[in-house]
Amino acid sequence: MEMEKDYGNMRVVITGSPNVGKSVLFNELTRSYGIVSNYPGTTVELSSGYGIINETQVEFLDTPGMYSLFPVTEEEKAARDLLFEGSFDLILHVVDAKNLLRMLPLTLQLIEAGLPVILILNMWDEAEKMGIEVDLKRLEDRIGIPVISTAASEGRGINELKETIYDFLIGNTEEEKDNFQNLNYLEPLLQSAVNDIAEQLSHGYGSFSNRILAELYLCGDNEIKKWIQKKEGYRKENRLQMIREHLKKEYKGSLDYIINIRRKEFVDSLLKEVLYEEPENDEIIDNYSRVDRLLTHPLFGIITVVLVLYFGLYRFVGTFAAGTVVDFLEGNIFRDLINPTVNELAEVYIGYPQLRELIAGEYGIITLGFRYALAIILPVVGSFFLVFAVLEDSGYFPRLAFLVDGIMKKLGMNGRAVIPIVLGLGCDTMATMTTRILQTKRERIIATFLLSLAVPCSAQLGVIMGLLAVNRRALFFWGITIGVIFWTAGVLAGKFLPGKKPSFYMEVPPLRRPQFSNVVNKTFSRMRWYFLEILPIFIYASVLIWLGRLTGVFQKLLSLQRPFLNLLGLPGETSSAFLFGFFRRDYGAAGLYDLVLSGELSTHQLTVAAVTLTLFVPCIAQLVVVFKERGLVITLLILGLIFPFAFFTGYLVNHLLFLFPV
Ligand SMILES: Nc1nc2c(ncn2[C@@H]2O[C@H](COP(=O)(O)OP(=O)(O)OP(=O)(O)O)[C@@H](O)[C@H]2O)c(=O)[nH]1
Ligand SMILES: [Mg+2]
Repeated sequence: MEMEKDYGNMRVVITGSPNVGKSVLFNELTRSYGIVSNYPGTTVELSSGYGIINETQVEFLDTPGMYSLFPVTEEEKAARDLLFEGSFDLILHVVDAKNLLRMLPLTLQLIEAGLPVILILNMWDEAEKMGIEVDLKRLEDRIGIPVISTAASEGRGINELKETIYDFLIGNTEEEKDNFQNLNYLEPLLQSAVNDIAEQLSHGYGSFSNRILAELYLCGDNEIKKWIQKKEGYRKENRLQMIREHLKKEYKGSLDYIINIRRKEFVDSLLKEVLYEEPENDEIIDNYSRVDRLLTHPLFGIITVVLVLYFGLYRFVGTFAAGTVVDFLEGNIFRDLINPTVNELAEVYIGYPQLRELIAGEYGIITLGFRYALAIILPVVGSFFLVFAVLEDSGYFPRLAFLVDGIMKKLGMNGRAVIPIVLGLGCDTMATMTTRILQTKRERIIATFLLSLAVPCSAQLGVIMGLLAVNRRALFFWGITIGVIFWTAGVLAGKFLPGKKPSFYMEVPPLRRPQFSNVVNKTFSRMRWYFLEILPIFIYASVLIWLGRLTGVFQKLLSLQRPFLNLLGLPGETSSAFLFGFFRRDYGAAGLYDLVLSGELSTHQLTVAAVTLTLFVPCIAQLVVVFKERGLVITLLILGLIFPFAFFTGYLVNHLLFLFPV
């Protein structure tokens, strides 16, 4: 083993705008894997990983994207707080080399804040293709910090970056403290106000310089204002407030706006010195933009969606994975091979019948828990994640978001919401976490609600599609019902939930060829996450059911449920499927599978059960995440709405089906 020195917990924060390749860099620099996708807002949580640089162990933090030090969204606020706390030794500011004009303003802010920064011009490969050249040396001189170019997804420039990081951390880089002093871009009137305020602030505001605090204060940053009030007292803050008011009058409007303009102008002049852009050479870009127009075209775009859904979801996940693969694993492997063997072995080696039932038999950990997890869930969820990863990597989602923005607005959300909703078709739990890419609390609540109510996850979807596939009318009926409910619930939520109406802004990254390694890594990492979450739950569930049966509680619950189910015209046997549904939604659906195999359910009943179960309470894992993300009140509200709603719909469907038999 290599010697690994520990330079006393060196810590490096990776920051920058969304979708610039921060997570790819993080993966290159550490031994961890952070999710990489071609749309802004992939990383929603801070993640930490360790890497070795010159035999030194260094901790890296991957952060959600942020556009500016003046935060708008919760994630940006969190990202800024992290920088403010200052418990790190270095910041890597990652930018897209193709969009320096938009991205360098944040670099300036970081420098002004007096933070230790290295600037990374990533996506160098794409910039090169567009004929963009940057004089790195000159840029370094002008802004006074190290500048590195990388193409992280190709691994280019990583070694040089590592060396630069190392030099920086052990202090080989020339000391250029306060190098922001000569970065002056505000006119005297503004600059002297900034200086004035900065001087009046006492020291010790986290890691930010007084200069950036003064600037943010002028821009109207309320959080900074509160800090100043707390630290300097209201009287002093009042005096500062007067400086601000005076300036506002002078500029007739928003200081935030004017300061941003000045910063942009400065970056513009800077780029005139260091950037060379070859005019017009965009063969590849032209090609892509033709595809682009197709994807966002009102008619062809919809046709594409239908094709993607048909081939990706129905044929690949539905027919192939949930059909062929599940049949093989379920039937040939478990039913014919593993289960009989386990049952026999249990018979021989486990003396106590009660204990035998824990492992084997109808509800055993292996015969039921493992069978569901490995033979039904694994192929379905895995194949879904694979398709989703390909779509994510290509940059299809931002286009889809544009296409369906109008539809989503009717549901009180904006186009972005299409990402968590589609992901919900894979795993509602993961999708609930992903609702963070929505900007307002209101949208997050609506999305969470719809995910819990009317978006079946792939495991459930796979089983239900497999079950109903024998009868197209039943499948059609199920689909229409769930669709209508999704729509109605969304429209109602959008109407009645108070709060600001959403606006839509999402940068559209270029289309890229999906990277094989990333698609595989991502699918694998999601599967691992899924199984670390799910397998234990299956096992707990098996144990709980075993305990429940042993003590008779299980039978009690089943018989309590029965009258409700009878109201829906369902036989008592479905009760256990619904009880399983508490543990996982797909678990419940899989329970129906058994009943159909043994011929205990008619198609009519199956359709009712499938609809009810789809709407029925979210699985335990999802419930936990809903609670963590939205809090107790919202969780209870959601549950309180869903439960009666699911049964009522089941009741209606049962009667409707008498009119339109399947
Ligand atoms: N061509 C090219 N693509 C890159 C490069 N680095 C990253 N990408 C792609 O850019 C997209 C975004 O990468 P991520 O690492 O997810 O970006 P991020 O900054 O973490 O994004 P958020 O988590 O959304 O803030 C992915 O499609 C990557 O494959 C690069 O150097 N060259
Ligand atoms: Mg990321």
